Amino acid sequence: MKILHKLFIGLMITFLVIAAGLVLADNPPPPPGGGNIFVLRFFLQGFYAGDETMRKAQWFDGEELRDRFAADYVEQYILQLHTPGHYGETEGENRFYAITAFVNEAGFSVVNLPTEGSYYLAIKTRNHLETVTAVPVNLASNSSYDFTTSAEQGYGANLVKLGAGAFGLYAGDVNQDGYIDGLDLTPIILELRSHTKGYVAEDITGDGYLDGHDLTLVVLNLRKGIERSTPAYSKSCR
Ligand SMILES: [Ca+2]
Ligand SMILES: [Ca+2]
Repeated sequence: MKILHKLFIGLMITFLVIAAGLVLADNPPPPPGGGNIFVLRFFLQGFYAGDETMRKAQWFDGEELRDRFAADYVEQYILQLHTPGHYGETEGENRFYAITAFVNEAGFSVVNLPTEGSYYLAIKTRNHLETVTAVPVNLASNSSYDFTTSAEQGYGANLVKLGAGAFGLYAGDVNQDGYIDGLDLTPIILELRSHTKGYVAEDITGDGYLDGHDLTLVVLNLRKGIERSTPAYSKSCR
């Protein structure tokens, strides 16, 4: 009985370790601490409505078109914090952190970040290109970062000009592989033919419908050969 009991405990520990490992790899933890009420500003090309404002993402409640998010929130996104020299690392003390956040019509997003540490801040959305701060942000001395003022605010100057003094994240990376190409166009065409509507990744403009406007934006960026620009991904990244 004792041997069976030990075997059971051993199996349970193994299972828990594997489970914890899976959680770590698939869902990065939030950053430790907090208290730095940090303000990010960025625009999404697909949602941009001019005059430094964005349209709100839509969805269908039955047949009724409604705002997808409450208040003045435009879209939900993932903010990642990567330690310099360890970009994309998924294990160990330099693994990256991630939190879910919201951006509003004027491009502002308020998040609770640690009060110390230096990180590259990366923005990941449903259908725009992964975009990273030009340099690591020192959280001990900074409480804001603005991606909208020039292309150079993004790593590799990888932001699209949307108007005078307004820059934003490139639209159209539907499959989130870091490239805007034919693989992003195909799902939009397929969903368009199926008359899909609502809050789906293929809706690049966020208006709840799939049409030529969504295709046009992807084609535009595809012709320019747009791809993500990030610090080199860590070798431990899976
Ligand atoms: Ca892609
Ligand atoms: Ca659309």
